Amino acid sequence: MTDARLRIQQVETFLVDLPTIRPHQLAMTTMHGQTLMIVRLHMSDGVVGIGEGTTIGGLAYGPESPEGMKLAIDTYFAPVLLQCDPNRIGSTMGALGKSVQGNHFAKCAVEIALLDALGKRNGLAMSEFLGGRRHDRLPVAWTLASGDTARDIAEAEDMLAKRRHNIFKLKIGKGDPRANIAHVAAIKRALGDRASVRVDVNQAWSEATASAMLPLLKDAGVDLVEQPIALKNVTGLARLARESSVAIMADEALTGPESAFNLAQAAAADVFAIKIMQSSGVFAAGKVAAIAEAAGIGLYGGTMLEGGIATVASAHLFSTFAKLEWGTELFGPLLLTEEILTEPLDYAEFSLAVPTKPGLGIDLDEAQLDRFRRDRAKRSVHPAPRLMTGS
Ligand code: MUC
Ligand code: MG
Repeated sequence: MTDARLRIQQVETFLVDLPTIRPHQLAMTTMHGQTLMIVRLHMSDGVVGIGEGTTIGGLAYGPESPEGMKLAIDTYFAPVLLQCDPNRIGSTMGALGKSVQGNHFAKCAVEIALLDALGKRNGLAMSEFLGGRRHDRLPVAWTLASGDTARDIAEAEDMLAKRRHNIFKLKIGKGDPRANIAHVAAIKRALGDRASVRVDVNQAWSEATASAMLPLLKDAGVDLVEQPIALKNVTGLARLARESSVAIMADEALTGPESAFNLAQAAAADVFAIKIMQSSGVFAAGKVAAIAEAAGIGLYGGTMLEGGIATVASAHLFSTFAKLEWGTELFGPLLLTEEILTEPLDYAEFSLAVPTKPGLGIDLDEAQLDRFRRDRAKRSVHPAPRLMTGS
């Protein structure tokens, strides 16, 4: 039974800036670091739910920035959250949906924190109350994106030798498409049948360029081509999916269940990259996956290069999928030089273990957070501590 007195007492948000192990080059930007927007919901029974909202390259990839997520939560989400029953996650998210349009990533961060708290309160791992896990470990791809072919090959060899990854996604779309193809072909030639090689164009090509490049990617030995053209061009993606013998995956075009339905109806993709941030939360991402399953579209567990919190939230959801034909790319924490969890995630044998402890099943390393949070002196807590003490 729901405790009528249970309340969220404080909404705490802060930004954590972490360096990446090397530059990460995408079509639209090159990352040298990653910013996690962390939210902690402090509840009246002493439970603290943790969540994370993370994107790529500030505003270069999508319409939300870490700073914007924090502002939206502090200013517009917090007053709503302080009135809600945090056990009733559906109605809490519904109340937020009425007051706040869009802001998918920020909503996802808050929903993760609510799910973490619910699991901790009831002693259940998140995956168990999302339908029950079907997989204890998930296959994990690695992205080769150093911007240098020889360095990418050396990196892939190292991953194979460590048995950490044998699926590689190559970030292309920057510069001359023919040079992109040569880069991909050289990497696939070096790795041969030891690895699956896929590419992500991040919307950089026109339909005509994509149409010309797809057969070349097929000849190079590529298994999957992700978001080759602009996210809005659904009919173009459908034409490419029809003509291509390499599987086409939708990523940026997937912004929640409605877009998933439209893409499925248009037969615009063979595979969906399921992302909890873009979908606006874990439950919404589950609906995207359900639409894919119903339409016979393959599933791939995507990431926004998230830190440990959102990576684990995604892993809990993906572990409940009956089939995950294309595996996942939940490697975000491995791209960062710094660990923010007290116990690092278990990456081994080309896979990630889904934690088993209650809620997300992870704990934050407070000393590391203190070291890397952007604003250490002035903490964002709603209501302000002064009000909490009644003074
Ligand atoms: C994207 O577009 O898929 C996922 C892996 C990676 O390297 O970039 C992200 C975003
Ligand atoms: Mg992508």
